[in-house]
Formats: sequence, structure tokens, C-alpha cells
Amino acid sequence: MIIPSLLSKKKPLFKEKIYVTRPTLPAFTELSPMIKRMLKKRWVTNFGDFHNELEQKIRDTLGVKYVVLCCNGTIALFLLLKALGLKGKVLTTPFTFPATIHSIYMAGLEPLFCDINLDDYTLDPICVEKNISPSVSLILGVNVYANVCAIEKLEDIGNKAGIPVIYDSAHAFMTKYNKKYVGGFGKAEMFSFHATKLFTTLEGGAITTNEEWLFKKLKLLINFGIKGEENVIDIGLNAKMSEMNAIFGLLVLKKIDKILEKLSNLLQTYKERLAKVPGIKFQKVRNGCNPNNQYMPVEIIAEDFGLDRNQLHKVLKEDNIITRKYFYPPAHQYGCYKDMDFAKNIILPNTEKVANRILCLPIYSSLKVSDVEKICDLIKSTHCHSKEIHTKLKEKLWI
Ligand code: T4K
Repeated sequence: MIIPSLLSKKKPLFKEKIYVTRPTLPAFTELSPMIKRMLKKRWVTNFGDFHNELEQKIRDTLGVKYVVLCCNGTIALFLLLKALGLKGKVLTTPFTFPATIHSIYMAGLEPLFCDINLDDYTLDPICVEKNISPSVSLILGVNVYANVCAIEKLEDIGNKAGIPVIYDSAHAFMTKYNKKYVGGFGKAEMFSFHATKLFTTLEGGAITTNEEWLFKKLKLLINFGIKGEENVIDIGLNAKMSEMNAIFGLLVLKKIDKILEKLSNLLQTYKERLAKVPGIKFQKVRNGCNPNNQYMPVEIIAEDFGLDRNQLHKVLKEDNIITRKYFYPPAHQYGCYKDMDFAKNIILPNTEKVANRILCLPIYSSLKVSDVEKICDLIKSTHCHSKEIHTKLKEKLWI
């Protein structure tokens, strides 16, 4: 049995750090002819050929009518909120990355936090329905770890209230729901193509929608609101994707099926190896959802595992396994929001429970199955040695 380094004087299990994720990148030999073409043409941004090709390929892949590529997912979401021209409150989840809530706030809207489901971590539609009022103008669901929200229920609530539903699908590129790719649900969806995502353009993101007016509006908003050389008809920003980012995207997109297959194998290995470890709980995948498997979240139930999430995080770090507490703290507890009226005195039991227990384990296309097996064996051994580790961690606090 592998003994955690925290308990022994041995070298860490991994010589090099194993991060929670690593980008899948093209080889230099694949990049160089495309970069040469870009340099020859001297067209490096502002809707160049590579940008247009990537936009079309994503449109075709996802089967959605319109795609607007952006410089990153956060600005994409911010501009989508601006484009919708809303006022008032946005019903959403605090169990997300800061980008979701900051975009709402910076767009001049107010988040109205709803709790999540305990088993799948997506917005609880009952909580959403209870909070509908005339001051609510939007429902923003987060397809967290590529698990889709209760799409039909949220859209039904939105329709009855006469308000749109949009999705932060930053995690969910190539995820399917009822055999259809995520991207065409609600009024619009946002994707992130950051380096930490399974499909990356280094920095980048996109909005997908089936509505032509929204597409046209967003095209203006990502380019200063300029229409023609002498006409500025809207108040926009510079949120365009450059040619260099699009080149990376085109090359990574070619590998997407292999990436998905690899992630699926790794996730399966985790699930098989950790299934019988007491105190490890997996996220429930919603019916009809076929996630891209780019995250491997587990909840650590201290009473059964013997150690809590923070303790396991420390133990794994000693062996060079760098896990992440995505998404702790939840947004209503951020220092920047906690004293604001919309976050003050808010109690969301499910969100708080999950945020205190969640740990994202390493998963990315270049990770070996044998490495995942070692990580799982170490987690099992940590459970078996939890009493000694508890004592050791206490001692360490006094050093
Ligand atoms: N909505 C949701 C629900 C999101 O999760 C996100 C982003 C957004 C919206 C906004 O989308 P973007 O505006 O970012 O397109 C990372 C990412 O920066 C962020 O994109 C992502 N969610 C979030 C979940 O994770 P950090 O602060 O954890 O990143 P960092 O730098 O600690 O990287 C994590 C690990 O990735 C590193 O330990 C090693 C590895 N890594 C990272 C980079 C940047 C690499 O191997 N190479 C790299 O170049 O936020």
C-alpha cells in the first residue's frame, strides 16, 4: 500500500507536480505553417480568416445557428447580459467561478442567489420558482462541471414569468443533453475556451444562440459598436478573438474526439477505483446528460472518510498532487459581496455543504490512467491512515 508522504520520510509519489488540469496544445510543427500563413497575410485580428473558419466550425459542430467568438468567457457573458438590455435581478447560483457573478454585477444587475441540488450541484428549480417576482428579469443557470441544469424546468419557469433563461456553459463544450450538444438551449449560452478547458484557444470564449437579433447585437458589442467606417451605433468594447487564438482553436478542435475519449477513460478509472472508499461522493450526472468529463469533482464526507476536504487537499499536496477547491467559497461569501444587501444574511444549506466538501481531482488528456490509479490508491491509503494523519496534521500546525 502506498503510504502518504505526510506520514513517511519518502519522496513524493510524483516527482513533478500533477495539476488539476493541463491544456491540450498543438505541436509546434502543426502551428508553424498556420502562423506562417498569418504572418504572410499580415492579418492578425479583427475577424480574420482563421477566426471566421473557427466560428463556422464551432457552429457546425454544435449545430447552433450563430456563434460569436470572444476574447474570453467572462467578457462574453458580460456582453451577453448587456445585449439582453435587462434591469433588476438575475436568479442564479453562487456555486460557480467568480466570473459568473462579477459579470452580472458589472452589467448593472443584481444577483439573486438560489440554492443548488445536493446531488448534481445545479440550480434548484424549486428555489428559482419561489424567488420569481416582477423585479427578476433573467434566470442564469450554470452547467457546472459540464452537468446540465434542469433545462426544461428552468425554461418552463422562465416562460411562465416571461423572462429569458441563459446558461453559463463555460465548462460544458461538447457536452450533450438528450443527444443534442449544449449551445442551443435557452436564449443563449456562454463557453470558455481558457487554457484550463478541454477545448482551448489559450484565452477565449464564445456566445452561441439561435436568435439573429442577438447575434447581430453581440457582433456590434464585441467591436466597439462600430458599423462601417463612420458609424458608431452601439456602446461596445473590444472583445474580439485574435487570429493566433483562433489558430490554436482550429488545431485543438481537430483533436477533440481523442480528448473526449481520454477524459472519459480517466473519469471511469476514478469512479471504479474510488467507488468503495468510504466518504467519497460523486456528482450525480443528470438524466439525459452526456458530460465532457473535464472535471473530476468529489465530495469528502469527513465523518466517513476520517479527514475533511481541507485535510485531504493538504495530504495530496505533499505528494505533488495539486487538487482545487472549485468552488469554495460560494459567491455570497466572497469578501467583495458579503456585506452587500443581496448577499448579507443569506443561508443556502446545500451550496454551503457542497462548497465545504468539494475537491476537484486532476483530470486532463495527457494524464496517464496509471497516474490516476496511483492517485486513487493514495486516497484509499489516506482513508486507511486517517487517524495518524489527523495527529500528524495537528503536530504540523504547531511547527
Ligand atoms: N464561468 C465559469 C463557471 C467558469 O468556471 C469560468 C472560468 C468562467 C465563467 C470564465 O471563463 P474565462 O473568462 O476564464 O474564459 C481557472 C481558469 O482561469 C478559469 O477559466 C476557470 N473558469 C476556472 C475554473 O479555473 P484558476 O484561478 O483556478 O486558474 P489557475 O491559473 O490556478 O490554473 C489552474 C491550473 O491549470 C493550474 O494549477 C495549472 C493549470 N494551468 C493553468 C494555466 C493558466 C496550466 O497547466 N497551464 C496554464 O497556462 O482559474
